[in-house]
Amino acid sequence: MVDLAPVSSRLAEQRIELPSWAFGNSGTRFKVFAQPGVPRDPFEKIADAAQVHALTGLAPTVALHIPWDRVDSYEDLAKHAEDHGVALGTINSNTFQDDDYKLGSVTHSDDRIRQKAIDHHFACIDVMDRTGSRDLKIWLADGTNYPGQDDIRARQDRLADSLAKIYERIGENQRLVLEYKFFEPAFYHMDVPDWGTSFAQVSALGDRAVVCLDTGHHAPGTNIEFIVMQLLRLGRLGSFDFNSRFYADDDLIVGAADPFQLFRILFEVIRGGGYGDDGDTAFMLDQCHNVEDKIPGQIRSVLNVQEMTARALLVDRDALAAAQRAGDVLAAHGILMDAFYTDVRPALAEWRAARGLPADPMRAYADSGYAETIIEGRTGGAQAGWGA
Ligand code: PSV
Ligand code: MN
Repeated sequence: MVDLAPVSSRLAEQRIELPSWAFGNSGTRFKVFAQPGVPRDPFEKIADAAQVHALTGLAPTVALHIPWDRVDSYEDLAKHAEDHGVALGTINSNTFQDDDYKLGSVTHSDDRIRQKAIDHHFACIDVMDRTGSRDLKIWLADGTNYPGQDDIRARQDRLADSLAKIYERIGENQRLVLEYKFFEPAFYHMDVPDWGTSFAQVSALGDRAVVCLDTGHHAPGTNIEFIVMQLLRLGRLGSFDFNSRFYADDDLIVGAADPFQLFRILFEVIRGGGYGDDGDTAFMLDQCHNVEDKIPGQIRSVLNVQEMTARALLVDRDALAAAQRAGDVLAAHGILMDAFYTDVRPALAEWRAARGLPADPMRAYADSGYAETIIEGRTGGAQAGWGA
């Protein structure tokens, strides 16, 4: 069994934020399959997320999506989270489910609609002030479907103007995080399609504006770890939305499609100073569980990130640097692959047990009776889902 002692304290620095929407019903545009026991409100979503943290020690915060997680009192929700051993994290804005936004939100040519979208972000910042959240994450569905549909340059200027107004409201200890996505729902162009556009837009705002890299939001074959390296080098890698992409933006369990890609990404995060206590890069999941159970789906996800983090921490960086300096291509590659092929699972089970956590969190959840309790108890009311 591999010895994790040299990286043990680094592993303890890992924090992965869970998305509240992973616990609600979800699906595709073809069908949303309801699951028994699914939360009916944000309070129940937090309770479910807290299970993941209790069994893994990896997921101390939960991201909210507004308006999906709108409640009367965010102070009460924050207190509820605290009572369950977790805290509220990133606030995600949502300007993609209102008829007004058909042709755009913060990029819209109509001043009224643009102001409405800006006001929504102001409301999100108000929520952050009440929950103590640091990050406002903005993902925009804005774009066009047809060449000539709109002036793509003017949209970029309106985007800059709207973001500047939102940024002005961001508090001293808060950050604006701009996510990019190369297609969908707009197909001719997206207003924030790539890291370069996000970087250009946030750089114009100030130091507290950074980029969110959603691993699912790239074309097939994209070298995502290169983007990770570059954004860290530029000091703008604010956060990750982790998930797996088989074909398009599937939002499936992180590490499921391509564990080696996850390893390569995490290696660059560690190499670039973005990991753990040294770094300012937030790790989040942006996933839904459409056909599998949601809580174990999230447990599996954070364990996948932990396993690849352990492997990336095990890379012998001194030996790697020496091989690189010597121009020994195959030795350098071999050093990286040795770490990737190391099975860290038994050692991580021991690492967890030594910290009072279950050695096997998946089994512990199955044995806990929590699933049966929520299936029995959560009857009546409407289950939470994607609806605004
Ligand atoms: C968009 O595809 C996205 O990745 C954004 O992060 C949203 O906030 C999230 O999905 C949920 O719709
Ligand atoms: Mn995302």
